[in-house]
Amino acid sequence: MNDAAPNAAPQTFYLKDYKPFGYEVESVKLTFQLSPNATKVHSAIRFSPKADAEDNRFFLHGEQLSLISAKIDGTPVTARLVDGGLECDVPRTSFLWEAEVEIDPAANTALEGLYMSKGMYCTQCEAEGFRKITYYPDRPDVMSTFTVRIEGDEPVMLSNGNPTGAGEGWAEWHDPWPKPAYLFALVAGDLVNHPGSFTTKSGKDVELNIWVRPGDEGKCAFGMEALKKSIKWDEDVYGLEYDLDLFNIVAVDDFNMGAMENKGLNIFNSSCVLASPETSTDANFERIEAIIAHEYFHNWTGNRITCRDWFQLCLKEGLTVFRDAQFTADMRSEPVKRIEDVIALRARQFPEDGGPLAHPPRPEEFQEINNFYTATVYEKGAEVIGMLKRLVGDDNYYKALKLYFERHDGQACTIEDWLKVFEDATGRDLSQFKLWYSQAGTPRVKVSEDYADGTYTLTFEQSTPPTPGQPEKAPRVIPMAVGLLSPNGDEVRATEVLDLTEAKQSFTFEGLASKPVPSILREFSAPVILERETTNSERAFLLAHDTDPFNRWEAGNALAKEVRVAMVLDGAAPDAAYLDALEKLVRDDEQDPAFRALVLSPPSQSDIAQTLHERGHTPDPQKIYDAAETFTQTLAQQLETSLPRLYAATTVEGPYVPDADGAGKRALNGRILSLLTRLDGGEQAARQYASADNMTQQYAALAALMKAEKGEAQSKAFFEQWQDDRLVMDKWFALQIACAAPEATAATAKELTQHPLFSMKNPNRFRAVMGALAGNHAGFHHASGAGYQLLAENLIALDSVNPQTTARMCAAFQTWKRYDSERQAQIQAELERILATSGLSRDTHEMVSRMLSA
Ligand code: 0A1
Ligand code: ZN
Repeated sequence: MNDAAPNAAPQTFYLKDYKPFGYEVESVKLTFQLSPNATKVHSAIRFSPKADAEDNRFFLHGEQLSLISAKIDGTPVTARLVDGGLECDVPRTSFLWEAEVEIDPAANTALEGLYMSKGMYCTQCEAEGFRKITYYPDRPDVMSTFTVRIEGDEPVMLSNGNPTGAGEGWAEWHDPWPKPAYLFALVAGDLVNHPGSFTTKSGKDVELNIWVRPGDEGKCAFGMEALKKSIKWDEDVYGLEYDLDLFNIVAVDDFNMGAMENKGLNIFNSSCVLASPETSTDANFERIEAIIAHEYFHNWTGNRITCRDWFQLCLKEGLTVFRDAQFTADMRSEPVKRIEDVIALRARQFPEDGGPLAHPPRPEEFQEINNFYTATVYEKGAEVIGMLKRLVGDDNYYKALKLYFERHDGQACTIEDWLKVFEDATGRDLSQFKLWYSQAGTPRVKVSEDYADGTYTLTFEQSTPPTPGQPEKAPRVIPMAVGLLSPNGDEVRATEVLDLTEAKQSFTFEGLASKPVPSILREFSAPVILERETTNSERAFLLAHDTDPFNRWEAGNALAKEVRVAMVLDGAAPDAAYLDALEKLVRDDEQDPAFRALVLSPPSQSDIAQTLHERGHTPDPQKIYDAAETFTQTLAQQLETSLPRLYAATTVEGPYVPDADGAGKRALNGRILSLLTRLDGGEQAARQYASADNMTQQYAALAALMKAEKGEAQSKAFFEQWQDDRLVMDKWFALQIACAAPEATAATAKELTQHPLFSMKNPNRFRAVMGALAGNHAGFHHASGAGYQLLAENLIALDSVNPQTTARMCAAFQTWKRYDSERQAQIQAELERILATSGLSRDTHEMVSRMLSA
């Protein structure tokens, strides 16, 4: 064992230090002899020194491995075990390296490398997990073909690529596509498959499988359809075809993230692939469809073209998130998807970008790369691609992508390669645009306007607050999509993209008969914070008239925030004009139900806290909670007479179909039910709970009842009904904490950690409880500090079991500087307590130190 003990000052890696590996890897052959506590891995790797190598040190990464033997060209050699791996003297010509190591998958609770989940062997190698399987140059720019032999008595034994042979107790696989080690995968266990097939555009038949544990066969059909739709969409929209004879997906219960794009063998967190109407909500179905698409799309954006180093992570992740968003927009509703994405961006990425964990989409340093699978790399990375597409136009975008695939197929690339393709395809200079990749922080864009003699002028001023390590920022290219409406509601200028490139810049519109109402940042054309003096009546006007559906929702959302902020700051009553506007919209059956549901969904309490903070106020979580309660109660009363009719009109009859139409109606119906439950003592919700034949309606009824503290019987019944279904049980755990009153939240969560079904070893269950605690804004931030304390205690306990999930969940504290000095002191004490834990992982150490140094 030569595990580097993570101590006070872990090593920092820098982008500027990049050096290629001094050896080509021509082929890799691995043999696994599976055994839960003593798996033997034999590797036979052909290396050849590069003639032009800057550095010919022969260093192979390796962690938590017991080295049994090493040979070069058949002769035993002595390798020097060093920090994080081994070194060896090697010939200056091509040679065969062989090593035998022993590993302990059953003891691997970190879920990285080869581990066991419910008796099944599985792997997770991204980003640096392969080094826990054998000694190897574990870096994405080292690519090779892999041949794998698995020996064991598991009924199903899978690896990447195509099967090449199998017999009693063994199976062999070969992946003809050179790949980095992070895309390696192995799965072995008692599995059953849900089969499918797809014929590609060039006529190749591909066998598809979703592999699950016996008992889950009935939850695969939706995922299989989503997979077929994804393959077809990538052919139709990007011209990209699948490149193996087989595509396998495996569902695993214990998994740190959503899913993983291993070549030809995607491994999924079971929560991101298993679905049935009885156990999954509409939101689950949409998410599953998107994640299956995401992982499939990685086959080209990630696998065929991969990253040179982990600093370039957004090269594959930003692009693949962008592609999966396009897919969801095409399969479902474009405006609804855009609105959902912006809500998520503001909830997760904006706080990151405005706090101690801020980093650019392409970071320049890290201690633990697993800490950089962030909303900034993924979601902002995707926003950057959306801006690029807007700047160059659709045709140029697809022209550039075609060039990207032609030029870089089979390579490990950088952001520079990516931008060069766009420059070559369009002739445009993208040096200023590149700042989006290197500068952290969310730009603020201040808008002012002027109208005289038929000429309307919009002036934009951009600035970005300092972020860790980046005190000063240069102006960026910001595509501002703008349309103009006349005071009677007609659109007088269709959407036009104004390219803002300077710190301050004006744009004029001629020939306007009267002062127009501007609709700015349509479709949310750039990830910025808009600052503009405007009135609630103008917001209400845009909510009623804007032709851009995103901005129509945005106007309603801004209005909702203003009303809530006024309630919190001045103790104002809910604005009557806003309530009227909402009522009108909800009752307007001509409007898309999904849109109405979104407008009726209040801004989150955390979002209000963020808004108050941005405006220089210290948010009081309890006051924000009280304002939310008062508002919802007042809205329910205002709608009282129409609620029963609206409830009936939006109830979806007939068999459940998880499509966008039905989901939109059910979302609206759920919102109405929650309002109704505030007035009818829960009668309607209890009826819905009793009669629901699908999880969306059952869960909506249970949530409404629990929020109203009328759901005790139903919560019990729900537990009885679903206690054997771990994915439904995750919902049950989370819902109790989400619905708890602020003063009861921590106690509720604490009690649930004592429940026999709670487990530290299952990330989904841990997240269900601790994620719900952190997500209950007023409960987590309750003045007692009990929420902070409980989370810190559990993170400390989890760290030695699963550092990755611990470190990710530490981010719940990232907004700590928003709050008052008492809360800050409480959080600081908890962060210091975590940091003082002996043997703390490198992952958690990095996250907590970054937060404390803010
Ligand atoms: N590449 C995967 C995400 C992923 C990253 C790391 C993991 O383990 C540490 C697992 C999955 C994706 O983007 O879907
Ligand atoms: Zn991804």
